[in-house]
Amino acid sequence: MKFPRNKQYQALYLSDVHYLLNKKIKNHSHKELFQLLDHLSRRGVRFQNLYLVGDILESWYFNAASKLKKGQKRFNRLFDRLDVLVLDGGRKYFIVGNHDTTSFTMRLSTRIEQYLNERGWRIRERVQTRDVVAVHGHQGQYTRFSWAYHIAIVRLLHGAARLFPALFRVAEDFYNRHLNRVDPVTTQEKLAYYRRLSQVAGQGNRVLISGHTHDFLCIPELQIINTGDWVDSRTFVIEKKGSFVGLRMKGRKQFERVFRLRKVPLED
Ligand SMILES: [Mn+2]
Repeated sequence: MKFPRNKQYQALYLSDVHYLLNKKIKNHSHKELFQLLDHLSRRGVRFQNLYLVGDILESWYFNAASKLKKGQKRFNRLFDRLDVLVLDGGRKYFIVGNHDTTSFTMRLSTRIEQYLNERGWRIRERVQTRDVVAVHGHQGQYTRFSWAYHIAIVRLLHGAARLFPALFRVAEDFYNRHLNRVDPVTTQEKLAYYRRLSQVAGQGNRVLISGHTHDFLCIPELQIINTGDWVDSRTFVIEKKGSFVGLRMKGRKQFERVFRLRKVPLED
């Protein structure tokens, strides 16, 4: 599909960018993300609202705030591009994901919070509008202990990877297979996961939009959408007047529509 010139959409949903990761250590497609955002910008595509649905920054593998302290340039490269895409009077939501912070209470570090506030981002753990509820999706997966334990493990892996980048893929694969047993895999696990998330998020009769599991999907029966992720699958969701559309970036200026969820008129 092609984006029509000067088209205005209701919203853009994007998650799991894990910005600040180093390409030598892990593929992240950040260059392609810039291509997408630049492409939208050049075509005059604009959004009423932007929703960053969590894990936009990476702060588990290393301290994102200390990178911001060293300089804003790298942060600006991403947020300048996002800021261009929102219409005047539109809203920008930064929904906090587990990787955005090391704080179990989901507070961003003061420095990052300040940076985002100054740029007009509304920092939330959950956003609710008339027809949408958006959360990252890690809610209920961690205890205080497992939270600290996971961060400690990935920091250790990342420390080792700085010395031996090739080691990281093996180590991360091992971590995902044997230690990181929190994300749902089987259909039954997924169903249980989304049922619980729906409860935790207070979905009601709204569409629930989350990210986190890197599982790009739409379950019309449950009115649930997962934005997938940027790092692994380059997916995102666009909200139009009458529907939500799930898209995947296939190449420079090449986009594939993967699903479409029609909006059901809400009973007030
Ligand atoms: Mn996450």
